[in-house]
Amino acid sequence: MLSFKLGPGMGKKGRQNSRHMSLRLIQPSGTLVKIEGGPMTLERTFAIVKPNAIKNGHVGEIISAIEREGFTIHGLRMAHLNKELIKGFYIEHVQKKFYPELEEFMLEGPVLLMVIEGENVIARWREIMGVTDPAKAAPGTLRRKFGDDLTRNAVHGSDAPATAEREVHYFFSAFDLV
Ligand code: IDP
Ligand code: MG
Repeated sequence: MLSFKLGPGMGKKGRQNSRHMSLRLIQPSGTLVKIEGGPMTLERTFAIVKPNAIKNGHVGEIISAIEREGFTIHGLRMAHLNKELIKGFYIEHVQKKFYPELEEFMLEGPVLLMVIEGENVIARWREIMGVTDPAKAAPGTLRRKFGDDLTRNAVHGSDAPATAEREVHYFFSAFDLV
């Protein structure tokens, strides 16, 4: 793993003022490695616009929500997933009762796969999406606006840094990421 140290003359004071000069180190694999820049935590997360949101024409509004937050898009592709890809992606849910319904839904049509970058983007994207069940999601969230029910909840977002890392590289190669 690459690392970076502040040089002489860039002690505590410099660090406090370094919000405007954050350093981004991206490994050849596309992984975001280390940021120096005070309180900033620049992260990447993995997002999906699910088949119902594509079918209902909400791609533009969802991308607008991403841009409105100041997040940037570093990977973007359409895909019509198959059973194997869905099973591997939702590996933690395969044994659950709801899995067959989830698989059937994700097979219904194309999805939009995205890698999004921003400050604390992993938690913030989940806030913008709202909780899993659209009926319980806060007003104004994407799932509340565009979700149909617990399964057909319009969007996906990684739930933690390790999950984001796995999910980004599950669908994107280093060459696909900018
Ligand atoms: P998350 O997407 O909010 O992280 P997870 O628990 O990881 O929620 O579930 C993955 C996906 O599986 C959900 O987004 C939803 O599409 C579906 N799902 C989750 N729980 C249920 C359920 O109890 N019934 C039906 N579908 C579910
Ligand atoms: Mg999840």
